[in-house]
Amino acid sequence: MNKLFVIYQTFICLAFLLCWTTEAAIESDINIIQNDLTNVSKSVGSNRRCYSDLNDWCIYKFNPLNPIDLLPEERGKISTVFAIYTRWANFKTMISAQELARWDKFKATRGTKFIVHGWRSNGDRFLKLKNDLLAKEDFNVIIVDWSGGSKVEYNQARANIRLVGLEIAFLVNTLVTKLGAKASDVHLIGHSLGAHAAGYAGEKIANLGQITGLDPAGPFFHDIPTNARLDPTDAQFVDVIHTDGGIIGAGLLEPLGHLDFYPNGGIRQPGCDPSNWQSILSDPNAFPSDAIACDHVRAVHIYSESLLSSNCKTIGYECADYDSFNKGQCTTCGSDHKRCAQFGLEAKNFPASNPPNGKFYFNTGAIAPYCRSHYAVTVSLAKPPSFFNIPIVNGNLGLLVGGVNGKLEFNNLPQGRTHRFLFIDSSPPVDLSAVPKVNLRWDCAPFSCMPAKLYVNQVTITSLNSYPKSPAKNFNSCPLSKPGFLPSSSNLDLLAIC
Ligand SMILES: [Ca+2]
Ligand SMILES: [Ca+2]
Repeated sequence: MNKLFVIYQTFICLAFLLCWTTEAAIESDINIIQNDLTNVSKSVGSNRRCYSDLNDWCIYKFNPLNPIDLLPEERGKISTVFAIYTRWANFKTMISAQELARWDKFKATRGTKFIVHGWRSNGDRFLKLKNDLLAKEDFNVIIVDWSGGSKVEYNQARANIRLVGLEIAFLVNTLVTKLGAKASDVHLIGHSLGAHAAGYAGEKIANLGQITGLDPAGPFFHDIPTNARLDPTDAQFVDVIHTDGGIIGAGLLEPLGHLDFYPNGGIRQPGCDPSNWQSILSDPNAFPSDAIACDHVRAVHIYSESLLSSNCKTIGYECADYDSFNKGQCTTCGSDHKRCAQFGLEAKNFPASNPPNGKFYFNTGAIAPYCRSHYAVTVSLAKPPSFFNIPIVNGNLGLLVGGVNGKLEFNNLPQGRTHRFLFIDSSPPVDLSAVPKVNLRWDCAPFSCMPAKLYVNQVTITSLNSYPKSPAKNFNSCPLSKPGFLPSSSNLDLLAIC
């Protein structure tokens, strides 16, 4: 297992080193006031670091016997800087915690969002997310740049985020005590290692409102105690998006928050195959890591998109696993509305008292815009009228709804029952109340369904992209008085008006 980790880590190092060295540093026309950390006294021991100007907080090794359990580097080397942005200040200043506490652009009445980057990354990579947050609402947005401590070997960076977490906690506590901010209005958004940094910060902030983990880093975070990783106790509400989980992923598959979203199953993302890299990089705003770490950074892109106003809302549905979700087995919100949740900032409306560790699934497209309309389709099949007709059918059911084509595949489907499918369409969502009919087409390979016909009673289509209430009207075809039969390769129209 250790060997596997070394091989894996080497691969990830190479991948990230490539993106780091090939990405030109982005010039910033900003006034930088560096933290003066040269006189900060600290006690250094072999198993702990303490910080006199950070509340005398100390960092202890989690497991001193483990050779890769390191302590953070010097504060001056990591040199964390906080850049604050508002709608009313179209410039940024990089400032220390003490200076931020005096900064008059900060308004305690606004919600405050922190963005924390991950390994090999820096704050400038998150300017788009910052812009999208400000477009959504008048927040204080603070980008935490700890790139002085991120562009090092992974295990050192993994240790450095413990200090970054303390620095964030100290700043948030300063905003609360000196500037009248409410900790419950503070929301930490962290990508990769930044998600765990947010978790460490949350341990030191009373009543922290929210942490959002964007594909929290996976290597060496599997199956470890909750004080060493992001978990639901780190804030009043913790939501997590998993896009690159699994053994060889840069993220984690296990649930970490009150609400865990798994776009496309949480392991692989559409459009991320190496064959797609050239088209990804043809976007002038793309970073090389958008291709190499495509699954891992997709969490950031999907989250950013969810902030934009659009008529496509992404709703996650709780399900036992991704296969069951794709088979249409999890398409209801439940009577208490706890089995579905809106993805994005609105996830906060989800009741955190719900037992944590639910897995919520949705699918996306391969390129932006990623949001896709989801529909639950039920096809009610009648019993074949004749003993000679086979009771099990196979094939593809073509669905033409609102001018959009979809295909439902099925195997060994018993006739005489109602079957449920998940139907994914391209955005924007179709207004089902305006759809007068749906057209079904049944295709099956010769001999696989002879001499069967498909006997259809009724079709219903429910939009899954609305929350918290279902749309006023979905599509319900009129039940047929006699089953409409569909020989293979033929069409049947089902009308909404009887
Ligand atoms: Ca924790
Ligand atoms: Ca993956």
